[in-house]
Amino acid sequence: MTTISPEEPSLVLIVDDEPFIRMQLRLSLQCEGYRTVEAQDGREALTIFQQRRPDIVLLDAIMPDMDGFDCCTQLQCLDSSKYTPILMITGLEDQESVDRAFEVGAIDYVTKPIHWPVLRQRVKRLIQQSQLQRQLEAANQELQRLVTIDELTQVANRRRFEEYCAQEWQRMAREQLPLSLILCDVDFFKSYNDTYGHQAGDRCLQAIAKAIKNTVKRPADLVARYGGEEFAVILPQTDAEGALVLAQTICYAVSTLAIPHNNSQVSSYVSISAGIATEIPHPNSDFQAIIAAADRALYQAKTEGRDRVQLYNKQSSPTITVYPFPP
Ligand code: GH3
Ligand code: MG
Repeated sequence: MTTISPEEPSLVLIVDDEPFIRMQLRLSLQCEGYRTVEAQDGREALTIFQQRRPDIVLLDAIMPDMDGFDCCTQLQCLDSSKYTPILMITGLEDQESVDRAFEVGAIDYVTKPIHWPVLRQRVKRLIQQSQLQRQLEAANQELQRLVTIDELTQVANRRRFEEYCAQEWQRMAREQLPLSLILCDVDFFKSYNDTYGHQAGDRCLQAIAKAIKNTVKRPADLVARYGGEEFAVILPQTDAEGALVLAQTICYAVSTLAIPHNNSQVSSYVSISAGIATEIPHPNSDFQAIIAAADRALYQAKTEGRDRVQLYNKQSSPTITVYPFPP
């Protein structure tokens, strides 16, 4: 879009094979304060559209070579044309052209000879409408971001975690591939808050979230804040071995933050414990199973002494393999 800033006038692409009509349109629109750019046929219009991203297109229906209808059809295929209104200029009383104009995606039409006050009002209204649509789309995207992101740490929130875990569980069940889940919990975080204050606690959680996020590299992996001081990492197509290496790397990354914690009973710095579960999901099974397994491994990591990673081993359940940290 070329007119986000209010200072910059909207850009109108005028497409007509008759130079005289183009001139009339140009002068009329420039009088209204618009910027204009011109094309003399459909093909040129497509090129200029992509180069200049106009706010509206005035498109003559009848032109040699590629006419307005074909051009309109092709414009609809461009991603960048999503909110750009196309106003077709058709012959007077030409019912068929009017019908075709709407069929190929024009938002409205004016007839020749052009009734200038009508044209001015339509152009103004259509540009306002498309700007409102864009603002609405941006607001919706922001809303979508807000309902899926944890405000404090800027990683995915619990809601997004549940949604993504369910989705990837289904996908791995279809493809019969392993899904791994790491649950991380900060050690002695209550006493961290008690010692350094709640705001320092918040900053600590932010730093830990960032460290986890920086460690997790694949696009399909998801880092989420699962609860107060608990983080979850969903790893599609990852076996236990891979998840174990990653969990150890996460613990190491947190330890290298070197956030002092004088009242931790396991380290002089803030540490985390992690539980890992890996499953090739059965079709129609419930994804909550992997959360329960990872939670169990995490509990075991805590009771075994904290500052460590534990892997839930389904085959030899309830045995849990212990991997002390650092790797
Ligand atoms: P453990 O090693 O067994 O995990 O002990 P812990 O003290 O970390 O666990 P506990 O569940 O007793 O305490 C968790 C603390 O985390 C208590 C709670 O106030 C704090 N907490 C949860 N969410 C937040 C938050 O958003 N900000 C801050 N600053 N603290 C939080
Ligand atoms: Mg804790």
